[in-house]
Amino acid sequence: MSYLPRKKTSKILILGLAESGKSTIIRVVTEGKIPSKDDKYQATIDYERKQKIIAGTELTIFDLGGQTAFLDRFTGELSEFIFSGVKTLVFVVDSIKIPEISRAKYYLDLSLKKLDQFSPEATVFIFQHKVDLVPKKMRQEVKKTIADYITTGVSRKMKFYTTSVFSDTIFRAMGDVYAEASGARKTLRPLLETFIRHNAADMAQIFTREGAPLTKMDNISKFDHISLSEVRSFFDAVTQRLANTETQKSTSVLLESDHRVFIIRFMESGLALFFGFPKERLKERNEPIPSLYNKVFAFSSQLKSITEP
Ligand SMILES: Nc1nc2c(ncn2[C@@H]2O[C@H](COP(=O)(O)OP(=O)(O)OP(=O)(O)O)[C@@H](O)[C@H]2O)c(=O)[nH]1
Ligand SMILES: [Mg+2]
Repeated sequence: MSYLPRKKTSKILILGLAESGKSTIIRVVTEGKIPSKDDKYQATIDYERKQKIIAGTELTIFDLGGQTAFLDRFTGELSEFIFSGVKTLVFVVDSIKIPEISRAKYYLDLSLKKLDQFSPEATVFIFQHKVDLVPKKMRQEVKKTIADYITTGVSRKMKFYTTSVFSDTIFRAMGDVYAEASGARKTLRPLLETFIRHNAADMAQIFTREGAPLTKMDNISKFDHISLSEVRSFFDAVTQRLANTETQKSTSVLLESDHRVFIIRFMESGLALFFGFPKERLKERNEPIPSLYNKVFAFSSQLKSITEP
């Protein structure tokens, strides 16, 4: 009898009214493509499935068409198929289509009822999306109004994010979704903490290749001198370089700022490791650059042994 290790899989649903931005979100975070502001909207017919492997878990993302006829079918005759085995539900609400919000709430409540029935353990994320369209001064108020309305009568815990595909917010939010759905947060975070504790690094993060961070950064890293969008432009540059070479194997890239040395390592699995080392500390410890490469390489092997059975 042959032994086949069971592949870890996880199902994510992305749900919301038509044109709220679901397919765009998926395109941005899985392909790294930011749309132009005048891109034409193309409705999703029925639903589309997208596969993504994160830290050894195969995620299946269901992008559910938001037109009424589809929503009625998903929450009606297809509900057992759609809502069974769900790990994470993302519900997308448009920030400025306030007249539609009661319809959004209707389908959210219906979906939560189906989730209680078929996947009671699932985690629910609410994305208050297209926040770029809300004037800055009004953002706090709009957020409160929508959050209050959406959570009325809901006893289940929901994670609330304000997002836009034109800023880092969508990468942070989807990074959390990936981490939750793949179970990666529990494994990755302690690894990063140990790395920081034992090395001269003060920045550490694991990203998807497109730049979605998989652990909460605030407590681990001092991302004070560098923004996530700068990290992402590093990624883009490196990805570009990789695309021009023959081999798509793992690569490490070194970058320097005035005060830090950064190493980014792309793993074959589609994850990217990001570490920052303060130059001052390297000097104190008399630590040469090649030794940093070795440490990052060791980390990546450790990660590989944990996430790739
Ligand atoms: N301003 C702004 N526009 C966005 C944002 N995200 C998506 N859009 C736009 O909103 C429109 C909605 O597009 P889709 O992503 O196809 O909407 P959908 O939710 O998949 O719609 P259905 O498939 O019909 O359910 C597109 O024109 C996008 O370019 C955002 O963060 N800000
Ligand atoms: Mg769509």
